[in-house]
Amino acid sequence: MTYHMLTEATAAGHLGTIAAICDRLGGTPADWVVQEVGDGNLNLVFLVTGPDGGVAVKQALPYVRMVGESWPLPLSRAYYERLALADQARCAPHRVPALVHHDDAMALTVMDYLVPHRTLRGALVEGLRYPRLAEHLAEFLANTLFFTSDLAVPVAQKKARIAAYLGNTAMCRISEDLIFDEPFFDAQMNWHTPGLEDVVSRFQADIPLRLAAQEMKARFLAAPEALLHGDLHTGSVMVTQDDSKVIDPEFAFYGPIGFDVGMIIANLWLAAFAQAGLRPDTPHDDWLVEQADSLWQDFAERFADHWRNIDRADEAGALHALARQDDVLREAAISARLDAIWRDMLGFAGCEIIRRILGLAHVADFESIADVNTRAKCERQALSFGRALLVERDRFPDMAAIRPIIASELVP
Ligand code: SR1
Ligand code: MG
Repeated sequence: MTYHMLTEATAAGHLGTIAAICDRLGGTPADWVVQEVGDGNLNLVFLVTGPDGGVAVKQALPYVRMVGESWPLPLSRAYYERLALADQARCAPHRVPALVHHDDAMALTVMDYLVPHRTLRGALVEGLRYPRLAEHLAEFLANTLFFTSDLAVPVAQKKARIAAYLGNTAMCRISEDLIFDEPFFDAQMNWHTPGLEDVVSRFQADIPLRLAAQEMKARFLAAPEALLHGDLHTGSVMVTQDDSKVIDPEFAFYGPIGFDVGMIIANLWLAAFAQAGLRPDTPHDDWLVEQADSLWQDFAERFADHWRNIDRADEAGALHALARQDDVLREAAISARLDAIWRDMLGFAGCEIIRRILGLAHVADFESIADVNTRAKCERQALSFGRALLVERDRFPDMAAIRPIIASELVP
């Protein structure tokens, strides 16, 4: 089958030739309801339901959807996405949707239809809360990042896995440009809320800030520590009150552990900064900031426990193998490694916060604040926090040091 773009009118006919999908949906393709619901920046997404069930069908387009055909993008991202979904399912089976079918030529990834899940970002904009969110995200992060790292995987196998993702360069390039470079100069596709012009020019002239962003880019480029999701923002998480699933790993590659952790925590912080504009009557609501705290805490505990348990099982990868017989040495190694991840997390989170306000790809959290002056005020506070994370990382040894800074910025 050669690649052709599916539409709401043609999708059922195409999917009706695939046994696994027919079994799942029941009836005949004529009975199926197809809706294109893609609201992301890159792809088509169809929800297809039949008498017995449904599937979510993602199809990569040969270009960036939010920009159009002038920005071509390889279809191979669908291949890396299904590779990552399978690898993540081995590490954290309850935290990712099950793969039903894939077709690399058609750039199609067919997965469980997650009902009654909804996108976390949209839910946070509405002020909804999810009691098990931090726990679920911590499980996803600790499991996928630990069990694909040198702490758990033998050297030759780990190198083969790094190699398996090496071709996802176009997706990495998007992150390299949009997260670490473009927000810090007058790039063509940047845009910002009116009223932030002074911050834009200050940031563009801010040598320590631009250096710190390049330092983070160097980590992103040259630290293949574990299999990353690569785009773990709140739009990549689907939630219900008692379940959370991480979707969309098309940016997957082997990179620094702190990147995934920093992306998702930054997006919780972005949501917290937007609250003051979205709900001016309750601007001091701490729930989102607490979620970021518990997410880090739970992640760190799980990561450390995986390390202790894998040592006991004697199945560990090469890294720190010598510490296996020495509890004191192991605990010191765990603590040093978590400190390094924390430091990376802060820097990556700072870049993410800044790029979501000054770069090309913004977030609905701020865009949903109708009043432009209020939006600019919330974004200004977040930018100042993001800069501090990048440039003054030494000020923040733990979440306790960060909380007062966020609280002081969250002035209505
Ligand atoms: C051109 S793609 C813009 C952004 O959308 C994706 O979700 C990634 O976050 C990317 O940086
Ligand atoms: Mg995505």
